[in-house]
Amino acid sequence: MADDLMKRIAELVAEGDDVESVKLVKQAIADGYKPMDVLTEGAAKGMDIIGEAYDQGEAYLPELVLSGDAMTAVVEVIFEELNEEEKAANKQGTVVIGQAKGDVHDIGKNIVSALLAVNGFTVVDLGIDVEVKTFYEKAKEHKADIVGMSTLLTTSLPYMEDAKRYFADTGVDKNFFFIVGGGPVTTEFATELGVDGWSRNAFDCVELCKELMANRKPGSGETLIVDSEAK
Ligand code: B12
Repeated sequence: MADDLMKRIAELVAEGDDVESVKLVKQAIADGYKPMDVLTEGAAKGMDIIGEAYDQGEAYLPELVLSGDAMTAVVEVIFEELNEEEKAANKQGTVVIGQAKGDVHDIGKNIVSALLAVNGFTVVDLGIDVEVKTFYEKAKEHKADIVGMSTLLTTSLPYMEDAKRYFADTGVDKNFFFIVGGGPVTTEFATELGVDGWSRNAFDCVELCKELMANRKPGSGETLIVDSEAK
């Protein structure tokens, strides 16, 4: 059954079995599943399973590492499978993206980067544990239209505040849109900070970036929220 296959992929990712999860993901795609559905309905759910187990004290850091590695392997396969049509979208603008200082989680950011890239954005991915000043320098160097900062750690949220202030103090906040996202980054946090945008997930982020580029001005203080899960 379709749901069983997605459930099994989620379990394998949660168990950190990269070999079997990649095998099953390839099989699902060969059977006609859309690669992005396999990602969201299968593999990404595995991250929730292991995250919850970790929360409950039923899983520990080594298990998190293995699941993270399995998810990374699966994400790679899924993005290789996206068809040429999806990859050949028109050029939309340049996004400089990175994980906030102190944070080494990169699976979500990598999905956002990959999805923006297949939707026609030029993506400059700065990686993990990125200093605020590096966002600033790279944004200038690449003439970014959008700067995206991601974090999954509550302890790294202050770096988003630092960045917002730094961009405003140096005046570059009028040169590019500043968007934020990741687990602990709530809409309230984003709105109070007055960043240009926030989105729930990678799909929403594509919409967010397109809408900003089409209809907004950077540094207005108004936060555009794109949340496909909002009721
Ligand atoms: C895998 C994982 C790890 C792996 C990461 C591997 C890797 N390469 O990324 C490893 C083992 C390294 C790890 C380490 C740690 N982890 Co960890 N980890 C996770 C886990 C299970 C999954 C994260 C994930 O990949 N989710 C799946 C992706 C697809 O979702 P996402 O990142 O949220 O991204 C989506 C959206 O948020 C959005 N988005 C993301 N970025 C952006 C950016 C922009 C601009 C926009 C618009 C949108 C957007 O789009 C994405 C795609 O749809 C989570 C639990 C969970 N369920 O989230 C804990 C979790 C994030 N980890 C946690 C913790 C505490 C840690 C450690 C501190 C543990 C420790 N004691 O050492 C360390 C931190 C190390 C560090 N300095 O960063 C906590 C964080 C709590 C908090 N709020 O602060 C969590 C929530 C677990 C828990 N329940 O306690 N972890």
